[in-house]
Amino acid sequence: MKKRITILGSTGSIGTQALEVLEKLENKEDFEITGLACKANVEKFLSQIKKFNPKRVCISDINAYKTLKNEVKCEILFGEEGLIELSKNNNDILLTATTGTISLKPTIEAIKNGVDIALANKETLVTAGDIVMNLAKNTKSKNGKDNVKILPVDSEHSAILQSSNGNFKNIRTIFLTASGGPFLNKTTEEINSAKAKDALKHPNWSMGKKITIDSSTLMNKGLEVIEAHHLFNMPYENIKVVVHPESIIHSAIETLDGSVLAQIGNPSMHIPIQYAICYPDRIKGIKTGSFSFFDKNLTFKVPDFEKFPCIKLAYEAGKKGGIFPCVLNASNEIAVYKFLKGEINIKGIVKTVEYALNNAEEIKNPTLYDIFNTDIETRKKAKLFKP
Ligand code: MN3
Repeated sequence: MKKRITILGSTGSIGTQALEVLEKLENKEDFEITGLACKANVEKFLSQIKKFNPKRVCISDINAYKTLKNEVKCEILFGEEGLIELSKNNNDILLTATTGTISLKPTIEAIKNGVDIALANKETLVTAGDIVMNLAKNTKSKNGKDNVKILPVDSEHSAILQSSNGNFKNIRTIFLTASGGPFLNKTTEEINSAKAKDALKHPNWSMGKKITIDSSTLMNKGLEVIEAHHLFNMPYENIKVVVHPESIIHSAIETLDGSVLAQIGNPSMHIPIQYAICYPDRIKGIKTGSFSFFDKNLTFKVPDFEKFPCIKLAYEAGKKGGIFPCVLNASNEIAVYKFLKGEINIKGIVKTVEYALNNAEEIKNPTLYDIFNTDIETRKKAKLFKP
């Protein structure tokens, strides 16, 4: 039986690399790409459809949909309804590689249908971690005796999964490594006068624009702390951030008996993507270049919460729980887009998120409806806010 895969966000950075991984897998005939979805990049999407021959595809832009109708023979779905349909049926594993909250409902519907999730979308757990993890824990996976698995594609969380061998009960401390981003050695004044083009120069990883800005403010690491809290059921006090500019140690755990286990290697998203897709197997795949212990000196720093207040805000929102991580995420996203357009500076991002958190109405155990509602309301307020 082939393992059927659907990819949401196939034309993005992770989606593209996932297709590269699948193409190069030694046992690639054991996998079948049954569904692909993208937002609007018709040209790239078309070449992917022709190459990988999925049964069904989904697109969110109406003009792109019309173009696609004339070009391909497979079933074409449209919009959110289409995304849900694509995600919940005819697949065993769903790779969620979209940005924002667009894949939250499709992910939940997929879990309800016993589909394992390869999670490359941070917002899913940041905004609805309790709902998603509880649902997965209580739903039988389609393929096998276990419950639905949420397999992280984020490199740090993949490192923790790999180091722990999936046995999270043995973890005492999580050490989440952070490159520190392009502003690591800049002063606060320099950071606040930086333009989008400065923040987009990430030293080690090539990623989408939103996440690259988040890496420069360390909000990305903050969101990852919340993600780790949910994935590994770990209290915030036991999640520590370690700045490690070389990005060779992808993260580490300390076990109950005091052992420290880390996953290390050259920075590459291919490995975490492949590990999630093939979990728990180790398969010969795409060439990542051999590792050498002698290329770089490894260094470590304590994160500077004063210089990078976003990470502090994320810890606070995570600890408060309830609706606060959703507010953190939505306000940050709006602020990052304003920054990319040159409307505000980095300090403006911090102020926007602070303002949103301070003015949020507390909801203890938010439903999915509360989450979507708060997401929309927070975005509206954040758009109007002038830092
Ligand atoms: Mn990461």
